[in-house]
Amino acid sequence: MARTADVDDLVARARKGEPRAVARLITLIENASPQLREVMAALNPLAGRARVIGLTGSPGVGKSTSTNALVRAFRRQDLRVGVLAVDPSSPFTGGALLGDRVRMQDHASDAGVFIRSMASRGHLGGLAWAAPQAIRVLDAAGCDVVLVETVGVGQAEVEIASLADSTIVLVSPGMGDSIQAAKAGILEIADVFVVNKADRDGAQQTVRDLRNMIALAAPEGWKPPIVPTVAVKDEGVADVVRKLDDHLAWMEESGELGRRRHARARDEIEAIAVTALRERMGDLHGHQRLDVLAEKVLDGSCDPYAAADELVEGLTESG
Ligand SMILES: Nc1nc2c(ncn2[C@@H]2O[C@H](COP(=O)(O)OP(=O)(O)OP(=O)(O)O)[C@@H](O)[C@H]2O)c(=O)[nH]1
Ligand SMILES: [Mg+2]
Repeated sequence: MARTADVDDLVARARKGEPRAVARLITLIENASPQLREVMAALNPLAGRARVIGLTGSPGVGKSTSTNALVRAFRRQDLRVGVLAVDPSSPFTGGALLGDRVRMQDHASDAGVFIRSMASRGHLGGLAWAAPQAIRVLDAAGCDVVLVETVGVGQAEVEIASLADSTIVLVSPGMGDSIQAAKAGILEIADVFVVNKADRDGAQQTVRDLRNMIALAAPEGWKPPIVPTVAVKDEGVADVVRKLDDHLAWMEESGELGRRRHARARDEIEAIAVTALRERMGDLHGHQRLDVLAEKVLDGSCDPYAAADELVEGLTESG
C-alpha cells in the first residue's frame, strides 16, 4: 500500500484538475482500495460545489448522445464538466460503455471535461458507495457540473436518481407500453422528462402520454416539464439546460436541494457501514464463533435470534 505522502500528492494533483490523478482516484474507488478512507478524508472538505445531474432511461434511448450534447452546452457557458457513465447491473465494462468512450472522443482534447465510465466489478455494496465517491472526486477536482449517465433498469434507476440533484428521464417515441409499465417509478424520480428522437413518428403522442400521466399524479411542488429533443442534431438541448436551471432555482428556494443532499449523505454512510458489516460477516463465515452458535441453536441452548444478536455484537465490537 502506498504511503500517506502519495495520497496527499494524488489529492493535491487531482485538486488542480490533473486528469491522470483524477483517473487514479476513481480507479482506487473501483478497486475498493483501503486507501479510500484517507482519500475521502482529504477530499471531502473540497467537495460540495458541483451540481450533479443524472440521466437515465432505457437502453438506446439516447442518453450518451444527450450527455454529449449537454457537455457541449455547459462548455459554452465555460463550466468545467465531469461525466460518469455507470452500469449498475453489470460487473464488467460492456460494449455500450466502450461505445460511449468512442463518442466521447469529441471532448478528448478539452481540459475542461473529465469522462469516466465505472463498473461495480462485483465488489460488495456495488455502486451504492462507489458512485458518490467518484462524484466527490470530480467535484473536488473542480467540476462545476457532474453528469451521471446510467442505464435505467428498475431499482438501479431509482438508486442512481438519489445520487443527483436533478434527474433527467429520457424516453423516446413508441415506448408507450414501457412508460405505462414504469409509470410509478419514473414519475417518482424525474425532475425533467426528455422525449428524445423527436424526429421520429409518435413524439407528440409520447409528450401527451407523459403530460396525462403527470396530470393524473398531480405532483405537489415541482411539476416535471417535458422537453422534446433531437439529441443527434443538438435540437432542444438548450431547453433542457433552461429547465434544469429552473429546477435548481426551485430546489434552492424550497429547501429541496438541502434535503436531497442530506438524504444522499445518509445513503452513502449507510452503504459504507453495511459494506463494512458484510465484510466482517464474511470474515466470520469460516469462523469458530458461527460454528459454536450453530451448535447452540441445534442443541436448543440458544434460539436463532439470540444467536444472531450475539453475532452482530461480535461484529461491532471487534473494531
Ligand atoms: N433519430 C434519432 N436517433 C438518435 C437520437 N439520439 C440518439 N440517437 C441514436 O440512437 C442510438 C442510441 O444512442 P445512445 O446515445 O448511444 O443511447 P444510450 O441511451 O446512451 O444507449 P445505452 O448506453 O446503450 O443504453 C444511436 O445510434 C444514436 O445515434 C435522436 O434524437 N434521433
Ligand atoms: Mg450510453
